[in-house]
Amino acid sequence: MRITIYLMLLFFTLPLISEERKHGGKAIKVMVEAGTKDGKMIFTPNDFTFERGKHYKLIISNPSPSAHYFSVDEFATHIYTRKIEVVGPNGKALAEIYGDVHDVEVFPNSTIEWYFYPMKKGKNLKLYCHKENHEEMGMVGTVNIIGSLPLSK
Ligand SMILES: [Cu+2]
Repeated sequence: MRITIYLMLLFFTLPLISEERKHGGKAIKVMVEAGTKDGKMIFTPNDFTFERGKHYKLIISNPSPSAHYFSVDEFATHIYTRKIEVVGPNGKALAEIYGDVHDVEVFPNSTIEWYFYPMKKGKNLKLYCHKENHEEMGMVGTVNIIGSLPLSK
């Protein structure tokens, strides 16, 4: 009888656990726009704080007429990228990219979704767009990575 109950519990909880793993846990949604519809050279917002031990989904969209980069050089060593999804106009994923990424170029009226885990603390990491003279025109921002990992005290 007891074994039956255990088996039933296992039967019902296993799919939940594996489903959670498959999607890397619930991600915290953060939205940013690179550029504006009327062509302003800004990131909105341009100041970010990410907490270690959490899972983020950074949605970078470009509503402007020109392409923009979203570059944080330190992301190469400070975050773990789970994947980047290239999202089509209908909201469906067109491609998933894996591996270390610290620089993406987003074309006009396009969106990407960057799933990552902040791994290493960082203060005032520089966000910028290195297209032509966009940085000088104001396409800069800061990223802070704070907090401790659940397992490290
Ligand atoms: Cu730009």
